[in-house]
Amino acid sequence: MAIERTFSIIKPDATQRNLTGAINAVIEKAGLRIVAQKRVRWTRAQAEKFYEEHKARPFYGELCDFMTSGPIVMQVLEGDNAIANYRSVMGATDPKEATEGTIRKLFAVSKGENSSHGSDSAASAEREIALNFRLDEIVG
Ligand code: 3AN
Repeated sequence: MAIERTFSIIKPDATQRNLTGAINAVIEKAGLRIVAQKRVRWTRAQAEKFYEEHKARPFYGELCDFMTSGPIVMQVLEGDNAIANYRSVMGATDPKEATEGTIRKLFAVSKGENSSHGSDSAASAEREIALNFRLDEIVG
C-alpha cells in the first residue's frame, strides 16, 4: 500500500473538552504519524473557503458558525493508505452510526459537533493541506 498524507481537524467541540491528547492517542495507535500540527482559530472567511463545496447544503451556515466557535487543531497525518485509514478511524459522520472504538463513537456529540474532520479523497487531501500548511511546517 502507498504512503499517503491526509488532512485532519480536531474540531471545537473536542478542543473545548480537552480531548486533543485522547484523539491523538487514537490516531497514533492506528499507525498514523502526526507530521504537522497547529492549533488555530479560523476566521469566518477561512471556514467558508475550506467548506465551499458544501455551500448549497442546508447545514453550511451552521457548520461555519461551529468551526469558528473555538480553537481547532489542524494536522497532517501520514501512513499507509492514510486517507481511507483515517476515515475509518474517525467513523461515520453521525456518532449514532459510528463503529465502536472510532473517534466519533468515542467522543462526538452530534452529526454537526462530531469532533474530527478527515479528507475524503486524494484531491481533497492535497487541497486541504495546501490551504492550511506551508511545506516547511510538515516534517515527516
Ligand atoms: P464527513 O465529514 O463525514 O465527510 P460530510 O462531508 O457529509 O461529512 O459533511 C461535512 C461536515 O458537515 C461534517 N463533518 C459535519 O460536521 C457537518 N455536517 C454534515 N451533516 C450535517 C448535518 N446534517 N447537520 C449539521 N452538520 C452536518
